[in-house]
Amino acid sequence: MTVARTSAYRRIATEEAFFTREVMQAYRALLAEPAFDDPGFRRLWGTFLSDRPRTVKLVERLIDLGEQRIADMDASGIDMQVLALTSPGVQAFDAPLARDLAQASNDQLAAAVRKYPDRFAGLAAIAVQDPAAAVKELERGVRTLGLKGAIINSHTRGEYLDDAKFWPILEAAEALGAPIYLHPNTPPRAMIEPFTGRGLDGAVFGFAVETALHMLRIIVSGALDRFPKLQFVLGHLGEGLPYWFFRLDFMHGRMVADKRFAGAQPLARKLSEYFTANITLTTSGMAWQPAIMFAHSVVGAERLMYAMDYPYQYVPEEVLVTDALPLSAADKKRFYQSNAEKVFSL
Ligand code: 1DF
Ligand code: MN
Repeated sequence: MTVARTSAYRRIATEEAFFTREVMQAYRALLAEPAFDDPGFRRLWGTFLSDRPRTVKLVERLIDLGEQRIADMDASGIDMQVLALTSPGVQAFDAPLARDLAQASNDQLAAAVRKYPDRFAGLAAIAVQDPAAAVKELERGVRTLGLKGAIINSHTRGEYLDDAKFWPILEAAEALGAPIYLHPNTPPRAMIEPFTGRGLDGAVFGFAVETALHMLRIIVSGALDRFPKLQFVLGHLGEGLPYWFFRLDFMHGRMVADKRFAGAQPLARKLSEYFTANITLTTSGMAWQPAIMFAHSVVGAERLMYAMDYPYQYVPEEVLVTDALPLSAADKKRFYQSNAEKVFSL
């Protein structure tokens, strides 16, 4: 089945993955290193880089930044993909390799965007493990290559962006007006063990637990008071967090008032208010009307965008679900098009 594009709105899909041959080879090299001890990476990429027919096809789709991808977009009614280096991107590597691969993949991404400017936009990969280099590459990506923000695939070898050593990256993103897409990664070694016995570490659930925790760490740290214009994008309908707003506000307020933890100081806003000031949600992988309408009702029409999560969740008829959402014509256009244009300066 295929779905046509529509003149009512441009469907911009905002969490769409690719990788380069060089990154794929570097993943293979990591998997071959006996001392490499990230079980989440091994379980995810050990599977995707195996010779199972489904994953071979997936890898083909990840690498293609041309005809096959455009054909899939045409078949699924997608006008534009906002592309990002797939998780964990360069964050799995030692800093020197991460820096080199970030530059090379950003160059290739920018070339694809130049070739298909009305179909692709891109986010810059950055070597978070070297904050100074990450700042430089983000500046180059946005100013020179025309990329629209940064992809950060959640933790970097078990470290989180609320650590002040990473704040130069947040400062640079705010100064550039460039959003950070905080995309999932598998839980780090210190967190993963209870997930693995039942296969719950990946996209099924572990991704969301880990990424939601990361977003909360950033908020609770006060980083968004320090960088109040900084914008984050959070997929999978906010990784479950909107459902928790009431209790998060209640319990966070109480623990701060009671001065229970040195790491949880008073914030300028209620915790949930950062979701209308600094965060835009996407529907990646969550094409389900009740959950989308709930998120819409609590964050508002300006803070919710469409995403498919191609090629991981490539469902050609998926947009029929989002086309049928009980939203006004104006809100539907915000959802598919205008919010993405605004957040990513498209
Ligand atoms: C999967 C899902 C893999 C998502 C991803 O990147 C990813 C998956 C490695 O199905 O294992 O981006 N996702 O965002 O849901
Ligand atoms: Mn994704």
